[in-house]
Amino acid sequence: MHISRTSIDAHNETLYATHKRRFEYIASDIAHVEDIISRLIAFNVAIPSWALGTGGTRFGRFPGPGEPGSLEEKMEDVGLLHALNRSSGAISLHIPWDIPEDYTGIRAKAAELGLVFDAVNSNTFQDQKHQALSYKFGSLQHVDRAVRKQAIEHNIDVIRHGEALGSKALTVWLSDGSCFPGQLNFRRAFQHTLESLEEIYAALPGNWKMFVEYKAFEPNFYSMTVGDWGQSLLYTTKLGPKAYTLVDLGHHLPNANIEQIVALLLMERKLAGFHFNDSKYGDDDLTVGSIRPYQLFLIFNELVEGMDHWGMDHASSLGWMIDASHNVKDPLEDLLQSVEAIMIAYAQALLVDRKKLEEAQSANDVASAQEILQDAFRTDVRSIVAEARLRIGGALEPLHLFRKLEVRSALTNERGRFSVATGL
Ligand SMILES: [Mn+2]
Repeated sequence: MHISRTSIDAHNETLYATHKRRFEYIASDIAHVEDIISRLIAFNVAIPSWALGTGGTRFGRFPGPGEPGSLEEKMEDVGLLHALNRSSGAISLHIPWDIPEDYTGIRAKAAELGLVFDAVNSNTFQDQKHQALSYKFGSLQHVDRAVRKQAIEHNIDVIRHGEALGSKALTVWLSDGSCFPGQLNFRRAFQHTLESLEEIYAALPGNWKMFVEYKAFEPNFYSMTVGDWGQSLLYTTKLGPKAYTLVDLGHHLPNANIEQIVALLLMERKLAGFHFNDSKYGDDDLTVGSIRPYQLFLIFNELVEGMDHWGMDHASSLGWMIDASHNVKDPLEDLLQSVEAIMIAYAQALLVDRKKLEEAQSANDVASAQEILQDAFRTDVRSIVAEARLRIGGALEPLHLFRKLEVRSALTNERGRFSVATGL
């Protein structure tokens, strides 16, 4: 399946008059609209290879038709998203679900689709076939040095795969922890984990980063050994300048002030980047912006403020990735919606009048500060995001075009009804 330039142009042509009217109306009110557009054009969100198939829950999985059955097909799916929105030009691989065999072929395919390889992800949260030792009681934290060593070697192996593909970061998410009081000695678990991470860190190529992702609970329900941003920051500070703390929006306790966490991690120059998703209860992995769009905006508001404070490039200084899992929607439709929600929140954050906000903050003018933020959030920026997409060859309405071109049926015809994506 390939989406041609002609079909995108034809789609855009039918919608252009309406788009132009909407865009000009909003643009006439925003003095720096061109700056916003160029920033949106530069901004890309990586797609994780595991989000291209249905994820399932512990109660069951309902695979959809035409799921990508190989790494090459997963790349093709991301290529389709990128062709439609021009903002999904990176893929994040998960080892061992996506072990590349033909590096040259894979790299050539990525180049053909306009994709780069984002952070590579290791997996010591489940046992693989033919694995000598089990991770049932943890991996990098394990009481047995032999298990820790096996997990360290796996992570180093993941770095080698990533290096061969041009990745520049390793993301480590550990399910390590305990389910019952007394099960773990917290200090020893931390120290083992730190020592293990140090060995992996030592194997990082010079220009690589290590992202240490935290999660409050699940699959362990009493303690997690990298349970929150404070614990992650302890590890990454002790590890050194190439280690950063990764924020996954779904990995907090309910009602955590994620925007404040982001601001402080940026203050310390220790923010790695993001795993975007949305949730109502826990790590729900729902579509970005579907439940709490205002929170997403407030996070982007802090990101823009903090990155500008340090003079960081918005598009390239941090890692931007979606981390979600779809059970009822077509994964590709869901990802189009997620990327759109991210671009909208980013555009709204770029609208915030920072000078006025600072004045309001300095004067303790609480009502004005709130007005300034909500004024940006309540602005309908969808046509600005669409304009940015249009200028780089994307579709004005990616989801509509996806349906009109019957992409899923085409993929089903190519791959079959019962092709199941590797992964969870
Ligand atoms: Mn994540």
